[in-house]
Amino acid sequence: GLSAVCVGESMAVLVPAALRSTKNTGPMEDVATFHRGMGGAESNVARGLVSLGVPAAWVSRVGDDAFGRYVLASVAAAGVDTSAVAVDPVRPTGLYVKETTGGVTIPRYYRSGSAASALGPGLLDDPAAARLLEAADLVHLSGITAALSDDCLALLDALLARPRRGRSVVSFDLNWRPSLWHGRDPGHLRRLLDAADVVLVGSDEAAEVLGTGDPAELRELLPGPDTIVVKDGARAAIALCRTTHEGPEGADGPEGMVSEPALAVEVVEPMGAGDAFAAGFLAGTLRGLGLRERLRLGHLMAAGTLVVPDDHAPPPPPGLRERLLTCSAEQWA
Ligand code: KDG
Repeated sequence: GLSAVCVGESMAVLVPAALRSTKNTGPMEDVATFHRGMGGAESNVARGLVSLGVPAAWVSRVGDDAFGRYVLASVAAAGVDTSAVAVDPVRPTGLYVKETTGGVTIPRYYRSGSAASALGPGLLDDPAAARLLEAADLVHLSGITAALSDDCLALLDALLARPRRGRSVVSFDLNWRPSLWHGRDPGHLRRLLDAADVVLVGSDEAAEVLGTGDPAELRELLPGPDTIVVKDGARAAIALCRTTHEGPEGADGPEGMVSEPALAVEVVEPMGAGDAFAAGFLAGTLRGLGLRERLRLGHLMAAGTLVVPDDHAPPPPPGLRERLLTCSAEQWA
């Protein structure tokens, strides 16, 4: 079947225990009890893909430490191929702490100089990674990696420059994390996005980084990608796609364009929802679903993550999933 490779950093995460019962962690100074979990945009996507039946590998670097072993074991237990994850003998595994107020999270990172920040273009010469990349129908990347180090940025450029085999695609989620960019130039992100085939952005983050969150303006700014998905917070997601001509009746332009409302849920903690959305949309893309179904699968996966304190969640049961993918607009929204 079709397979995916997701490249990027994962970390241990400390989630204030109070987040299990309220939507606020309160001042960190007063938090005495944390639950251990793990996060990492690309491994979240890999988990999501596997949960939807798409074989996926996560390629990265962890430290030779307890958090590294935990992260590796956790991703592997989810069924993700971890055969090309390197263990750094010196640098530590990254960590972050969740600070959540009213459903908005600020991640507090402890990751500079981490094992994953030492990823670089040399990865392409690593036999295990090269074998996975060679076989992949989808390579998934994110803007977080671009912020980690010059070598990580060079790795993204190298991965995006690889010739595509057959119908294989590279997807890129903007994943704007302002606190990681101090002293670094976010101007690189536009080049990276434009070199991808499938781009996922939130309209707010796109407005901050690229100057606009408007789908038509983003399309002009990013002529490269075949598909651009713009997520408008809790409201809707819009997909613009050159190769899938599908859209509202009478609007058959040269490009397919579909907008699909998000599902209304009680948000507990939002981190990981974008990755879950990406996993749904990309699994749908690999399965050759129409744009509307791809967006719906994205929304369904995102909803699962929004209602838990963790960065990843199990997918909705297959029966419900299939019913919701094909239901009428009235039943959906
Ligand atoms: O998208 C969710 C991720 O942001 C989270 O799991 C942690 O990768 C992470 C990061 O760098 O913030």
